[in-house]
Amino acid sequence: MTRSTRMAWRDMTLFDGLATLPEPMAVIVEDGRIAERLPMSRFDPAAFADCREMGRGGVMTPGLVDCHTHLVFGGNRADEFEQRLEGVDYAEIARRGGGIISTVRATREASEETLFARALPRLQALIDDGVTCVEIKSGYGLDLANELKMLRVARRLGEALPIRVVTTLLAAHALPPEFADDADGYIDHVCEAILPAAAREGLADAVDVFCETIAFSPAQCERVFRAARAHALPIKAHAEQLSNLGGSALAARHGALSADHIEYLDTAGVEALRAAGSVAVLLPGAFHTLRETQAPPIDALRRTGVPMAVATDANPGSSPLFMPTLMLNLACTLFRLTPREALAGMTAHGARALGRTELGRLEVGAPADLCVWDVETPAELAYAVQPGRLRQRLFKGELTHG
Ligand code: DI6
Ligand code: FE
Repeated sequence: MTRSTRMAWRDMTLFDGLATLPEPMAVIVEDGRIAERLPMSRFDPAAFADCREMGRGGVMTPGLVDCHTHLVFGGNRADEFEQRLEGVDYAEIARRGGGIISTVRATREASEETLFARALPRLQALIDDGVTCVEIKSGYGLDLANELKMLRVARRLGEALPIRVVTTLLAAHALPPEFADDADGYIDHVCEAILPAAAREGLADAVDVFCETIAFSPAQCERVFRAARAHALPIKAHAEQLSNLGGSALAARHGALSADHIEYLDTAGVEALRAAGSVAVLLPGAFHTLRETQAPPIDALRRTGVPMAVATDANPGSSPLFMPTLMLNLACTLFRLTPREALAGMTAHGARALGRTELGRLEVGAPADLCVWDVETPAELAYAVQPGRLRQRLFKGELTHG
């Protein structure tokens, strides 16, 4: 049996997913995994003479993890962007039958092929900005056939491009027109038909809900959580985005992987996340796009020790932003995260929000999903918004960039 060639990087500034190591490091990759990482002061070139030289200097990070996206959708919502600039707010547009429901119409009309073709360049943009693991939600189908169609597209994207795709069923995203005035009836349909089918076909890795006055009540979300657990699927929630209904605490009580958005999260919610070990997912792109003024309770989350992830929320309405490294910047400028916290949010903590704790860390034995950047310090990735800094990207030990 031939041994696969070892790859070696020298003199790297290594951000391992949680912190930057104090000394320049050598990193060895073999058989798709991190085989060794050692300080240059202990690096003996003779011991690694057989390695393929991959480069010297620069910053190495885990591949970025974008743990919250809605990348598969039909149409676009540039018209609503203009309406909002004229003063109509996001919730009002939703009440008038626009918002999420307008994307539902376009997504239902689109064929699986069209949805796939439209999502491909969006996903490629994430890959080109360093993402190696992405979560993709359904939620613009809102009926059995169209929710499954979206999830199949998400799965196919992960087969077509060098990236790990984690899928999430978000059938409880908005009330579809067929169930007007019967939200409970729709939740029955989600729990009895859509969720079981997605589980049976292996199309969903998790289940999400939108707990909000313009979407579903805590009681309705709780029914979805119970159904998810009955099918052994982990849960998460869009919660406290526009108001405080206690959705995060509810999700936490059901063992949620994460509560996402959380601008209106209160102290009890923070404590509930801590007690459950749930991740707080910060989505500065939606905050920015909706010109929200209330920031998530960062100090309380930090003080309490709740892990904070950062994601794009890439979607056609509230966050048409397909650039993960921009989110590092926005998380710092808008939410006052430190660059280290932002980067951990898109690596180790992002992975944890997906229940994939083997990812987002550059530890010995971890999968070799990693990026090498043409910068001198990890903080520069958050400080400047500048495409083109990705020097190399390794996915499952294979070089895809550089
Ligand atoms: N909150 C969001 O920001 C996304 N979904 C949600 O519940 C946006 C969905 C959209 O506006 O299309
Ligand atoms: Fe979202």
